[in-house]
Amino acid sequence: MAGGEKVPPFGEGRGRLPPGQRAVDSFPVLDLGTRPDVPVAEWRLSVGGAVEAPLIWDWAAFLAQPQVDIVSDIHSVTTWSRYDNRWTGVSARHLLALVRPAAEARVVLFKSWDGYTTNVPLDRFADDDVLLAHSWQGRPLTREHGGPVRVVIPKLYFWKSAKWVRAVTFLDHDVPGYWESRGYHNEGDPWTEERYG
Ligand SMILES: Nc1nc2c(c(=O)[nH]1)N[C@H]1C(S)=C(S)[C@@H](COP(=O)(O)O)O[C@H]1N2
Ligand SMILES: [Mo]
Repeated sequence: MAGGEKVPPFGEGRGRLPPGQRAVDSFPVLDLGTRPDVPVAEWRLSVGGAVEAPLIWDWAAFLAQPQVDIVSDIHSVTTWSRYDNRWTGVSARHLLALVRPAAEARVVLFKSWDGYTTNVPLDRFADDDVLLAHSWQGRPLTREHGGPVRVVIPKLYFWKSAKWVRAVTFLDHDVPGYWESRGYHNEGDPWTEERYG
């Protein structure tokens, strides 16, 4: 491939559909049921913890960051996968360059406006297909899918992609999130079926 370019998430000689999944055309809605209504005028994102330069973005500051478009597949632990989702927003790489995680940072914990939390290893968040998305397929993310802003981590099951995100906290130790405390796998890799336990 030209320039050694990667084609996430279906490179590395494997098929596109992870084991135990089926591809769907719909976009199911799954959450705890609260679906917070966060007007962009009140929206804030706090990024802190074990970082050199914590920050808080309001809506204008968020949109003033460099914007990326990333097409990726969704894999839900409930066995549906949805191909070719075009997400627009701010890349995790850009955020990391701004806040500069401390040497001891190992884990990223996301906190959402509905009280949901989920945790990922820092190196998973640092992947080049991860972003904080405000749009899906070229349109503002609907409230039911996590608007104004959700996290998208395509290489992990979709429960790791926090909707309505309000805080990104870097930690030197692991903290299980909402589903990780209730029997879901801590890592959530669809390719090795890290579903439960
Ligand atoms: N804030 C928040 N984020 C969340 C959830 C939630 O309940 N609250 N559910 C997770 C789960 S279990 C899944 S499968 C996906 C579903 O995202 P969707 O509704 O856009 O398909 O969101 C994840 N992110
Ligand atoms: Mo889920």
